[in-house]
Amino acid sequence: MTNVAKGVVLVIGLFQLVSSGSWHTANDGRDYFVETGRGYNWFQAMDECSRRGLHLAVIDSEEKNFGLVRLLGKVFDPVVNLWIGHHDELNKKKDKNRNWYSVSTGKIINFKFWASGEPNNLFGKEHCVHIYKSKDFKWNDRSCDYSYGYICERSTNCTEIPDEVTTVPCPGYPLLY
Ligand SMILES: [Ca+2]
Repeated sequence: MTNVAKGVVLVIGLFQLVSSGSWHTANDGRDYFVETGRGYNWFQAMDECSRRGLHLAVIDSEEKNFGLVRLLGKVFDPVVNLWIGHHDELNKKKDKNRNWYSVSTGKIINFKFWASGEPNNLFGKEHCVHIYKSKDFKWNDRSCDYSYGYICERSTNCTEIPDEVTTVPCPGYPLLY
């Protein structure tokens, strides 16, 4: 490898190390923080969102999905898979109709946008969901330890106007004491 080639590899490597995602707004007005670096298993992705006061994006409606898919189609050319905030509570059954839960609310997500043949729960080990860039941004269940990018969003499980000590304020809202 030439010195120039080594330099290019080094720069690419450094870029991946410092890559820290960016905010994007979908046509429906929803904001998403998207990290396209492929260095995160599902739990790490969840923590990266939490550290920013966010959570992995939960796609629970046709309208929300439409906006996000259009956004991803416009913004991202490279093939990259992105974790979202859906999981099956480690259900080992190879049941395509098993329940999927929101990392934000813990509730069942009724909206579905699975790629063909999914969710197949291969080897009973696919408990986390990612968006498949190469399959029109449809979903696949995958083992949670794969390294992908991720999509975060702001929590909606909060209130804009805290009125008691136990209320969880929305990120960015000044804490009241
Ligand atoms: Ca699968």
